[in-house]
Amino acid sequence: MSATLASTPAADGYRMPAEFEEHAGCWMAWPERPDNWRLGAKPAREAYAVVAEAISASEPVTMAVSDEQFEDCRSVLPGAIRVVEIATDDAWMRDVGPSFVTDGRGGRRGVDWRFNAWGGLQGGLYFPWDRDERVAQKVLEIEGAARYRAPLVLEGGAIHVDGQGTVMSTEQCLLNRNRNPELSREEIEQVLFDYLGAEKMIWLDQGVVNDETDGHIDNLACFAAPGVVLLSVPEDESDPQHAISRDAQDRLEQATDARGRSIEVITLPSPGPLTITEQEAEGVDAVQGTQPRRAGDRLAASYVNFYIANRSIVFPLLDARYDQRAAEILRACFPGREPIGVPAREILLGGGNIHCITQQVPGAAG
Ligand code: KQY
Repeated sequence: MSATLASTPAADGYRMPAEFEEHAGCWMAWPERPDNWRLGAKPAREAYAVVAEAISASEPVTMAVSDEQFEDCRSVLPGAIRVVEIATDDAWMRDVGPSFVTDGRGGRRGVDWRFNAWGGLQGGLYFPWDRDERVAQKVLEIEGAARYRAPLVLEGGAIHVDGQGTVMSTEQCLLNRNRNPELSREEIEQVLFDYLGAEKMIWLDQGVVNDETDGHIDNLACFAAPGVVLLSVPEDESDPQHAISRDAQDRLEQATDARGRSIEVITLPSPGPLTITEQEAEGVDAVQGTQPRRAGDRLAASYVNFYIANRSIVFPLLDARYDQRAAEILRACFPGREPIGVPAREILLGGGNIHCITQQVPGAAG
């Protein structure tokens, strides 16, 4: 049995490593719900399978799946991908899985955040979410990693760390009244520092336009290396995303990280704007209380929503006008890692992208 600890990672000498540090593996969860994924989630499953296969060329992948879908999932995925039965409410391992922390001496533990489906009864995306709430604990049981239960509603996609003491997030998400209304900005920062082993916060304002997560950082910006941040910026200055991204760039360029470094900002073009088609909207089962999928609604598309695997960058192909440029920028930012583009519109239609559906397990030596 994996223990639940009463202390904090920082007090025990643990920190969350950056995603670009060595991984021992990656977790994902199989998409199923027909009120979020069109055509009974079949096209989404194909996209998830391609992502899993691309990552598994670099590191072991585990797919969590319900009993109902176990045989289908097992038959679709290559044998090298481990498939385990875990009940979920949807398929966003970044947000419902644990954030792993390490002590640099072979110890690996996990932080289990409180989860309320991106806003609970004030704008959350579905009800109930109790199966999602238990996913992190189950993953930690299977990994044999001790668990810290953090006193904070937080999804993994709401934070990025540089592994050297810096945390980055958006005010739109973390200070939203639908997450932790009883906590001040300073109290939220302190919980993050205690549970991520960090000491410096960089706050951006808003995330990507129409992002149903209330502006997750993992769709807008990420650390490519210590002191280097990749940021999604549309070319079109009249796009409302342009001002949001430029504000983020200003804040980053005025900030210093936990080690006192200035931040170099590298921009990635934004795809689109992309919108939901009639046919795509019709394929989703409309259910009251679940996020509607309406034709014409803008999708929160971004190339920043990629996964850093040990030997590759698995990134979303979203817009033929920009896919190649995104690949070139990623290649230049991550020497030694091959950019692998995966057709990702079906994942985007569910409200997120490749980073949102994956969760790295850091190497224990980190
Ligand atoms: O941005 C993410 N980390 C997850 C997106 C979840 C969307 C749920 N429909």
